[in-house]
Amino acid sequence: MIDLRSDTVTRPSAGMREAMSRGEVGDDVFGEDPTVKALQERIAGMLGKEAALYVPSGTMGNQICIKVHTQAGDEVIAERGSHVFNYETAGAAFLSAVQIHPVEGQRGVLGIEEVRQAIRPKLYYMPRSRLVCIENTHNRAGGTITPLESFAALSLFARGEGLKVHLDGARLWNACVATGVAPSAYAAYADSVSVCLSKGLGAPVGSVIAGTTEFIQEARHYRKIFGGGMRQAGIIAAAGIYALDHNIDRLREDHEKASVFARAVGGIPGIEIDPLTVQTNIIIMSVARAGRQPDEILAALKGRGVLLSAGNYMGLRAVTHLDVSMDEVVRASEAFRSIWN
Ligand code: TLP
Repeated sequence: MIDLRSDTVTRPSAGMREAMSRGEVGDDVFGEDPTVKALQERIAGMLGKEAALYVPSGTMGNQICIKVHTQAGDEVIAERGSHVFNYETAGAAFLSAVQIHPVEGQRGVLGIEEVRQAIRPKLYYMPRSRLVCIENTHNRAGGTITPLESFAALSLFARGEGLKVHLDGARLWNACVATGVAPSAYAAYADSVSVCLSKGLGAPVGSVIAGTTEFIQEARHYRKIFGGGMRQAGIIAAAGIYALDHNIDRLREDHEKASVFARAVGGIPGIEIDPLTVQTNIIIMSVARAGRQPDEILAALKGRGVLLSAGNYMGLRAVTHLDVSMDEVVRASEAFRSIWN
């Protein structure tokens, strides 16, 4: 099977498994796991933040950050297609008793004007606008990048309005490799950042959140409440360190594969891909004019040995990653075309 459902399907390589087997461990709930500490320090450094905290998933990372930034009854502004709004099972409402205020972006990029209009007047009967979440790259928009200038301008505006800024950087690495911008340059404009090791970087599990020392102290408290306090986690943190050492620069290969796939599949009559969205490793396509339902296409592809996932309404998503070769990506696009032959 050529599995293009997500970059989350990547499996630890032999080298990564070896690094894991050598990972030193301790009890991380007691703050005693040397490998977890090394990973946290490494990522805090890369993001230019005072401290960082290893968490089991990107979802938990985002949810802990929302929890620390907000009070019950607050409002969080996020792009309409964002992960925190669509794919975290209403976690912000469930865990933090806050409401998400969705705002339409341009190919996933939030504009200052739209955010300005979403900020509530300070009236006692209104929710309190507290936080803006920016997703970079933006998954559902097709792995699109918020350019540093737009990110900085939006963040300065939001902070000027008294809001905090959270960066859902599950795929920040992809944005950085594609643009040459350092992760710390983006992170400088965010009060908290969540980055994932388990997507394009190929670790089996794990994300890291970063912020001030005080923020991370609070975050550690909520990580425990949310059930994310792990014990001898060094064994998986070692995979994260290996991923940082070996798998960041190679993300550019995933971006090349995505652009090859998008060009091939975008040429199939009835399949629409906005080429401007193909900036990193995600391809979102509309099949509204393909004459078949998305489910039928997914089933036909599966019969030909290719897995894709459902995207937006009448949409499909393909994600390239380190466990699919360029050759497999080309074969997947040919299988796609063969459905209409
Ligand atoms: N995204 C997954 C699915 O949940 C959609 C995927 O296959 O792409 N932020 C962003 C931008 C994400 O794309 C994801 C995962 C997360 C957060 C959550 O990470 P995990 O899966 O580790 O909880």
